[in-house]
Amino acid sequence: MTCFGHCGIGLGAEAYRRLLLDVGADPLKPTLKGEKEESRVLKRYGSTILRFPPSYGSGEIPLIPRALLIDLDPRAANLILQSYPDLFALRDKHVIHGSGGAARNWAEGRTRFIKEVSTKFDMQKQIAALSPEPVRGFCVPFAMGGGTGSSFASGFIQYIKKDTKEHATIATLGLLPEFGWDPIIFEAAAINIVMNLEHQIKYSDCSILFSNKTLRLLAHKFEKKLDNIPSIIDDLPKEQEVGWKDYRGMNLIAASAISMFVSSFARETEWDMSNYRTWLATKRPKFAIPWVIPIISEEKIWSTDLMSKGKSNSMERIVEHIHKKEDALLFDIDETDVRDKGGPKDSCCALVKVKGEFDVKERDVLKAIIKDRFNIEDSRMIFVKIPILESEQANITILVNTKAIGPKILEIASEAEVSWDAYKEEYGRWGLTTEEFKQSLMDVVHQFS
Ligand SMILES: Nc1nc2c(ncn2[C@@H]2O[C@H](COP(=O)(O)OP(=O)(O)OP(=O)(O)O)[C@@H](O)[C@H]2O)c(=O)[nH]1
Ligand SMILES: [Mg+2]
Repeated sequence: MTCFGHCGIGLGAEAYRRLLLDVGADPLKPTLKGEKEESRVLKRYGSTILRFPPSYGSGEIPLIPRALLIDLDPRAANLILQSYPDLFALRDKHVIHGSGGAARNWAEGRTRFIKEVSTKFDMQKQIAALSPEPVRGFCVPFAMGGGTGSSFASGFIQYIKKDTKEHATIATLGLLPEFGWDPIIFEAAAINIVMNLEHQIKYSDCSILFSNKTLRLLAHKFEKKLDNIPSIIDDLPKEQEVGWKDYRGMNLIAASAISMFVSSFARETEWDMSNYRTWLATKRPKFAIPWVIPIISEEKIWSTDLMSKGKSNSMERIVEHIHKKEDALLFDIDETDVRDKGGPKDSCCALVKVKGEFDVKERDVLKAIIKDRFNIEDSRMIFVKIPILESEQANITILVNTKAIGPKILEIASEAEVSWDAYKEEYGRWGLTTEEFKQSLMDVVHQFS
């Protein structure tokens, strides 16, 4: 996982915490004891996510995230390192930073990525330190509206696709800002988003979009419940919580979807990460939005509480969540829009982690639920069954590819278009020409029209 900017680092770190909880490890003391436990986890996870350097401690096997935290501003990554020193145990190897933000300017970020990161740090070496064998895929979380995350992620995925030979799969996890709430400059953000989308169209194999508006709404609605669920942010030094606190609940919700996404190929499934490449390759728009059931993942998945209360982790439990409206699309879009404006070729990829049978009967139940919300034909649904550990919670995350997201993005694109004249000098100074911007704008509009 390569995390870019404040938001990317926040989301990525929270998703890692979740991944560890899923395998029963304590994120603050992420070790496994003994061979039996190790083989159990390895069997479920493969070695894709976690690695076990041999000479770490005695008898205990550490779990090390294959996560690189990258930002111009050193603070975010350093904080995560400080609060989870045993998790990010490879220290500096997990972090690349510069010396101060990109002022919400995508063009400045791109130039500085080249000057301060790609030429100063040996990217290949840094990645190799976290992954001794060639990386088969990158998950790339970031905010699309800011400066650093948006531009660095763009530069990075371009670099991986054009300048390396490994054919790694790239999955981008891009977050749209909530205008009028987030500390973001509307016009500049619109331009940043267009440039970033253009790079995702060109270089990402699987683009998943989230929106802060929806995440914030859900975090408010489920505030009480979320307050009781620990987050990576709780373990930050108290005086440094500022700047993160607002995002705590939001990131917890998104992290669960991200960890389901990772589990769909990291655990032993019939689905490889590269399969996502084929899924969206010919689609327009080449983007997916996550639909999560349930919205909130319990912390104590490893206790027997759920089971002793007679609640099973099976498909029935998922249906119960649906009835209680404990499910949500993590993208700002009206449900009726989705039903009415979706296209005949809309499709979805359902990641299914349930205990017990997921056979004809259970599949039919899920198909009916999906049909009820979207106009998706049976033949355009993919089901990926993820192995579930003993007392793990049932979870279904459905990645939906629908034309209905078009209007939302086109609104932002037209804002970018009318704002360009006022920004062209400032962005031009950092090497983004009017020609390049206009070309990107055209591609984005074409993609979402
Ligand atoms: N959900 C969520 N949103 C965040 C988080 N951190 C920042 N954001 C949002 O992301 C957008 C700004 O991106 P940042 O990640 O702060 O910016 P950056 O990538 O560090 O780039 P600079 O502008 O150079 O600092 C705004 O819409 C913020 O509200 C986070 O942890 N979670
Ligand atoms: Mg920043």
